[in-house]
Amino acid sequence: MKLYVSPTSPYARKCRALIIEKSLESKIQVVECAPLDDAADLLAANPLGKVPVLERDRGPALMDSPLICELIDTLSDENWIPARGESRFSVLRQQALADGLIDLIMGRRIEMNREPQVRWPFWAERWERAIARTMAALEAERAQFERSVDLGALAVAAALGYMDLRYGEYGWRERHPELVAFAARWDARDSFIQTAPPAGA
Ligand SMILES: N[C@@H](CCC(=O)N[C@@H](CS)C(=O)NCC(=O)O)C(=O)O
Repeated sequence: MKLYVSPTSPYARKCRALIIEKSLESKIQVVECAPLDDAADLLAANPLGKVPVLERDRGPALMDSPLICELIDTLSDENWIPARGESRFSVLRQQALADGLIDLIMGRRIEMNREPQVRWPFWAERWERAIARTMAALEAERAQFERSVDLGALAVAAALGYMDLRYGEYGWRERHPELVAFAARWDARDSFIQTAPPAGA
C-alpha cells in the first residue's frame, strides 16, 4: 500500500505516526508529495486533491485521516482504536476534537496569509475564538487522554504539534501548562521524532 503525505500535514502525521507505532512500515510505503501541485497520481487516488490518501492493493483508495487510521488499525493485533463501547466513542471524539482544532488553525493561517486588504477579520477572529475554546476543552478533559496510548491521545498530540508549527504566537504552553508534560511525552516517542515537520517548514 502507498500512503501519500506532505511532510508538514498534521493529518498525515497522525497516519504516519500510527504506522510507526504499530510497526507497519514494511506494509505501507510513505510517498511524499505537494498537494497544491495537483500531481496526477494524487488526484487519481483522491479527487479531493488532499493528503493523506491511502492507495490500497485492492479496492479504492481511502481518503480522510480518521478513515485511513481505522484501516491502519486493522493491520495488526494491537488496537489503537477500541473496537466498541464508550471507550471507542471517547477515542474517536478526541480525534474529532483534535482534527477540528487542526482545521481551525489551518483556516486561520490561510486567512492570515492573504494580503491585508483582502483579509476578512470576521473569520480569523471566529477561528481564534474556536481555537481558544477547544484548547480550554482539551485542558479540562485531559484526564481522559493524558495517560493513554491510543489514537485519541496521538491525535491530540499531533494537533498540539501543529499549534507549535502554525500558531506559535498563541503561546499554548503558557496558557495551558497542564498540557505541556503530555505533549512532551509524545514528542519523545520515536513515532513523533520520525514524523516531526522539517526544520524551517
Ligand atoms: N479531513 C482531512 C483533511 C485533509 C487536508 O485538508 N489535507 C491538507 C494538507 S494538511 C491538504 O491536502 N490540502 C490541500 C488542499 O486543500 O487542496 C483529513 O483528515 O485527512
